[in-house]
Amino acid sequence: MTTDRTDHSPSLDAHWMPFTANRQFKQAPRLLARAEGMHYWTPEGRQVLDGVAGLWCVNAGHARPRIVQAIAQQASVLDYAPPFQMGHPQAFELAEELVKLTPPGLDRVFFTNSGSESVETALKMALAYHRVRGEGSRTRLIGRERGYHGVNFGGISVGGIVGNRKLFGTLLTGVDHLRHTHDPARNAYSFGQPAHGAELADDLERLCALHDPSTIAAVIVEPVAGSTGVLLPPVGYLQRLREICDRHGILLIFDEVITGFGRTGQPFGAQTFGVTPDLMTVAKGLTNGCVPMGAVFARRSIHDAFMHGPEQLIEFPHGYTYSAHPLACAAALATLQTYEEEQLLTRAGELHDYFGQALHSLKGLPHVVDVRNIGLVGGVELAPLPDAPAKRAFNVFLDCWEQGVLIRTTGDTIALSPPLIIEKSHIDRIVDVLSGALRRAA
Ligand code: PXG
Ligand code: PLP
Repeated sequence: MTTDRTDHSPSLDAHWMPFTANRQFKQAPRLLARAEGMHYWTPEGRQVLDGVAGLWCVNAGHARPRIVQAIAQQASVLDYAPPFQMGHPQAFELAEELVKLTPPGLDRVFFTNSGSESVETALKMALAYHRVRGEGSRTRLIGRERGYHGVNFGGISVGGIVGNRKLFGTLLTGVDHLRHTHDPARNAYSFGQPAHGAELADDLERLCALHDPSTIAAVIVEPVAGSTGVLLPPVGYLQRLREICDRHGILLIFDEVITGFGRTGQPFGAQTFGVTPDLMTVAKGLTNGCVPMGAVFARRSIHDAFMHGPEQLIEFPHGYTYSAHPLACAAALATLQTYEEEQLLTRAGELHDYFGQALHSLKGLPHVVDVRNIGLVGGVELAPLPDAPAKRAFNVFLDCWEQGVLIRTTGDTIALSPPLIIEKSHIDRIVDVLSGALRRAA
């Protein structure tokens, strides 16, 4: 017997939801049924303005016809191709198109299926790179407090968000962390990059002195820390990290899962901030969020270091069943065409001032203690409710949802990251609704 699932809604019990307060959610579910352009619609047909590009990923807006058609077409022509010892043309074409966008030198691409997998891949590449060059003593990985690098074991080990780590044992050994760069006493309400804190990069010198540089393989940071609540790099900070890495032969990894594909005003944060890493992880905006896909960009010399020894041997024993999946490649190629046609990868730079000013107009509203912005990323930090961290911001999120605007909160920071196709009128509406919610917030 079959049940007609259109007649009644499914039970919510079986689906154990990710990063969700499951019991609370299931008492009052928030469901999305359809999306187009800047908007979602609920199953009841209520329109919701998307202030967060889904989850920092739908950079060209929802349901773009070119991308939808490319995925459908690809599924009917080549649904799957094994990625190990085999290939398909779209994977090579996509890699070639992608490296036209990256900083010079970062022109080799390894495909994954998510940001978390990209991070694991980059960390393994860094360790293996030193080892194949005869510097196998370089085994330490350095992350940063408050960093988010996905949820797999390598990523939570170098990551610095306590709640994502504490339940899961001792994690990778040989990992250490730089101090985070959040300094509200000196930098609150900075417009764009904060002026103070370049010297925090010297923390890497301290770790070099402690462990000896010859034991350190790589440092991984987000150019703009997103998940922890939008922390921008102080002016000069990333440059100084780069210098210290160069001085000591340490690889610099930028995790650009959020900052990649136009979020900060250039294709990658590396270009916005003028610092080129050795490895760069991406996901999200790579396919406009339509099909899961991630990638790691490697400096050519890193790739070439592996290309030695007997030619019948696999140089880098790593990869996923779905690396360079044909549907993901088709979605990514159509996404890049859309970005190019509509000049979306630089649009966040054009809207930086307007978006920033709109957000900074929230200064002075109840509970607001800081506003941070760059390109089309914004953070509005609230003072927490006494004894109930994260609750005040979540209440603001619920209020906005009821008013038809989707925002995101992390701790007591509201994060905004709208699709790059956003118009000024949408920015006004988001800030208007947010401002109403802040005035009502307890
Ligand atoms: N690195 C960074 C810098 C990220 O922002 C990941 C890795 C992991 O990507 P996947 O595709 O495995 O999720 C991310 C993901 C939030 C939020 O609330 C941000 C992410 C994921 C979930 C929530 O800001 N970023
Ligand atoms: N677990 C088992 C038993 C497998 O056979 C595989 C892949 O063949 C994996 C995990 C890894 O899956 P994926 O390649 O999709 O990451």
